[in-house]
Amino acid sequence: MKTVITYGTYDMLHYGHIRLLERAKKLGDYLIVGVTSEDFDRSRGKINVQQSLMERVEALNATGLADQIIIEEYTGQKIDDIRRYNVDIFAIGSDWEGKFDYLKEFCDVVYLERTQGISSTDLRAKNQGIRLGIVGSGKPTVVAKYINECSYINGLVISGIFTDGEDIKLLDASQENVASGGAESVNSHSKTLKKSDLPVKNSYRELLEDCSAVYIASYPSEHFEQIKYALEQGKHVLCESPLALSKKEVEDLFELAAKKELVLVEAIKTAYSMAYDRLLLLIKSGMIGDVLSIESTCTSLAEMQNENILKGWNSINTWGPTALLPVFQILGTDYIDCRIVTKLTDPNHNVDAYTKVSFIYKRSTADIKVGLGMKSEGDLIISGTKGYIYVPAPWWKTDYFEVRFEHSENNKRYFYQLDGEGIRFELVDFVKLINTGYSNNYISHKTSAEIANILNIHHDKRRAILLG
Ligand code: C2G
Repeated sequence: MKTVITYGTYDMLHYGHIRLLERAKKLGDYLIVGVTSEDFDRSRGKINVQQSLMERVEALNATGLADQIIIEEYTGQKIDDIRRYNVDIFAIGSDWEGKFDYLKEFCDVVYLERTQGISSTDLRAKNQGIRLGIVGSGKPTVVAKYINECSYINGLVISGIFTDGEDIKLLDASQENVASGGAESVNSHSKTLKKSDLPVKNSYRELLEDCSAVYIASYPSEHFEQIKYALEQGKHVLCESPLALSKKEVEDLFELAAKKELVLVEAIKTAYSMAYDRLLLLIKSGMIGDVLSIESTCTSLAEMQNENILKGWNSINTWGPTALLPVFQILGTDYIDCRIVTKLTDPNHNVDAYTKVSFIYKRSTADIKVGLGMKSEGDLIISGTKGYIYVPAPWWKTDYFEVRFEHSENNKRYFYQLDGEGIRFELVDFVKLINTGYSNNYISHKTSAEIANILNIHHDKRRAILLG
């Protein structure tokens, strides 16, 4: 009996896949098909996959072409599989010509001609077709990163940009476009964007006329009105945190979005880092026991007279949302008490060099420290009854963390590739949410509203303790 093996993602299974499978099957008597897991695809740079692993496996199963379906989870697994299943022939499409010659040591390798004119990429692009308008100059470097990251997302085009006249410093895109993975990594579809490629719009209204979604990175005081207006115009919204300056405003915005059946997402890129996501799951699974304390610190030194800071991007607004994220996602928002201590350098503009927020929950405590006028170790420590998680600085761009126990021989280390600081996956998730109503890394409405609440308390100086 001749055993044939082939691999693929099989997203939105189409005629090209079926033809490949039919021909692979004819090469022998028994066909094994390896379907890539979500993690494996992500690690090889394939980030736009629309269907879940189960959906893809079910569609493949329904064709009746595979005698056996296995899941491909790691680089090098093909060699393992070929040995384990006594494979005679490895077959793959000609788009991989030459890439799998290293398997010739273990079995025959056959490249089958790829079917022209159809691909999952085209199908996805047809499905999506989102035109994203960009608003704001409040965070030029962040905006530049989003512009760069948009080029990785199939079916998402930037329709225009509206700023209040400030220059957008585009990053040198080539510097960022480092393809991940080795020989099996998927070619990135990145198109380097030049400033001249971006249509500049003269008003927010004009920008909204020509887009289906907006990304807002203006100033916190502008967010509420801009989001409200975009939703009223029927546009989906991705907005830098905070969404608004009070809990009530955030709740109103979510209500409006729901009424209009539109997507409203708060942009906190750390939520989309795989390491951070895994860390949350480990905690939920009870690995460190009950969480008793969270300490999260985010600082970056800046010139305190900087116009962006004076106009609203003070320390608590810049770093608060990120620092608060693990607190609310792990302990929830029902704390008993919250103390805010802040050192203001310019009370008129509410500019804080340093702010500390301490929470008391029924069974635990949490402390965040943020600062643009203070430098500290930007790590995250989550302490539990059995052990603790340590995420080294800068924890908000984390690709690595450790779970530490009393006896260090039990410690565990975790590493997950982070591309584009999380922004890439945030955009993928935003697009997915618009197209399917399903999201992977959900920042709950309660978390978003509570973040705004804390910033609001800081703003209302009567409720914060001021350092001299
Ligand atoms: N294919 C084809 N014709 C097309 C599209 C795809 O023959 N028009 C083939 C591909 O060449 C591949 C298979 O269908 O052999 C599955 O394609 P994808 O789902 O795109 O998976 P891919 O990224 O090629 O993954 O490590 C290698 C991978 O597992 C293969």
